[in-house]
Amino acid sequence: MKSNKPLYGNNNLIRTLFKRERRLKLTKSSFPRGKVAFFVTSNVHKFMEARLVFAEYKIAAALLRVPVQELQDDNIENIAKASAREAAEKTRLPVIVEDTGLFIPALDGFPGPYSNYVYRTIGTKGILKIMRDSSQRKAYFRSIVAYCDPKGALECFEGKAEGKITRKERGSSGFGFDPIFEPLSGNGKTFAEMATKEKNEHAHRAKAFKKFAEWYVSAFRRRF
Ligand code: ITT
Repeated sequence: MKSNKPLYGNNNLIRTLFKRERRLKLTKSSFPRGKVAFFVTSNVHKFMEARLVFAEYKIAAALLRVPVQELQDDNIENIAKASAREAAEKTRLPVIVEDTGLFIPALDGFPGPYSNYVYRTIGTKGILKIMRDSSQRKAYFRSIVAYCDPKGALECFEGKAEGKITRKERGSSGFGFDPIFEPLSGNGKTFAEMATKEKNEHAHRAKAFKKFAEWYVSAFRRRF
């Protein structure tokens, strides 16, 4: 995470708004809330999934890379809220942060809030190895989208995808644990065997972002 300049989306519009926002020091009426969303993440795959949802609601999306201290907590909602508060303070923009965990009941919810660390260390192969002798393969992804404005007003939205851990990795799309996660509603395919649009029809993140987008549009758009 190096700079807080927007990288994707309607770049010219977003750059102009970004500059204007700083110049006007965020007067309430200066920012087209409900039409533009700043997603703070280091993960381009997450941004691409969110952007497809935003497009359905005609919301222009920008990816911001802002270094934030990730809170260590057993609850991903607390992690997302703390990161969103810090990012909003640093950028002086209304921002969204999204945090996901993969929860495996047979492992007492592991890796849950530690999914990033576990993915970077033992990875998908490590999870398959730990679960080699387990017939209990249920798992779910839980996603929290946290929105925070520069005055500290917070809103959270949740999405969940139920499914199971496969016996082998399957598919090459997506990222993270996608090759070993088969959603219940996905006709036997793993997330990694789906294109982004299809993954979004079943996935935790798209569900949370849809809730956010509905709220964002109805809360702010009619003012412009
Ligand atoms: P941020 O900068 O937005 O925090 P991140 O990659 O750290 O990006 P999360 O903390 O939300 O994202 O997710 C933790 C890990 O869980 C992530 O690194 C992936 O390995 C995995 N993960 C998250 N969402 C996933 C998804 O939709 N499919 C598969 N794996 C996922």
